[in-house]
Amino acid sequence: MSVLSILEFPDPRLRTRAEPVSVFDARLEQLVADMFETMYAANGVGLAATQVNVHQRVLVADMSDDRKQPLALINAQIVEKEGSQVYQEGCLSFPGLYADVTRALRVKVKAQDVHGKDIVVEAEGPLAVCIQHELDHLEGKVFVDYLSSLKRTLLLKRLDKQRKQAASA
Ligand code: GNR
Ligand code: NI
Repeated sequence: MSVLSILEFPDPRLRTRAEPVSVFDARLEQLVADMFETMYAANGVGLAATQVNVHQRVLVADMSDDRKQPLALINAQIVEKEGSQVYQEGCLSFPGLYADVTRALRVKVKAQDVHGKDIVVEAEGPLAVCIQHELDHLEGKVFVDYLSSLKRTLLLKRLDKQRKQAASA
């Protein structure tokens, strides 16, 4: 297993749309294992393959407190969504940046597991946020896309400033 490096904004590769997975082999299992290791090492609750520069529809998540409830979804698609919630999001591709985003409260997702078996996941609250956030990555979309341009500009300037300060420290 290995920890992969995570693409950071404004890397244009974060805008790539992922392709469906059609082959469920040892290579896919290795990718999923590496994505879990990368996510846990970065203290993230989710990770999309896009963020590790693999443009296939693969996401992992673990919202549990004990970090022992790994969820890997291949070719996931939202088939039902309901309600709305505002949640303060962060993203491993935008270290240090947090912003409120409005998303569906509940989602029903059809996907495959790492072996290609069809699965249905119903999620609510934070896990529903995480799944929607990861599915966006697979479409080349990131959470700051939901902010007003004024707010986005302000937050991205702040992020830039933090990076410059970190680089000169
Ligand atoms: O680790 C993460 N935390 C998080 C917090 C609120 C909403 C979404 C997330 S996902 C993020 C990891 C990440 O960047 N996944 O793409
Ligand atoms: Ni993210």
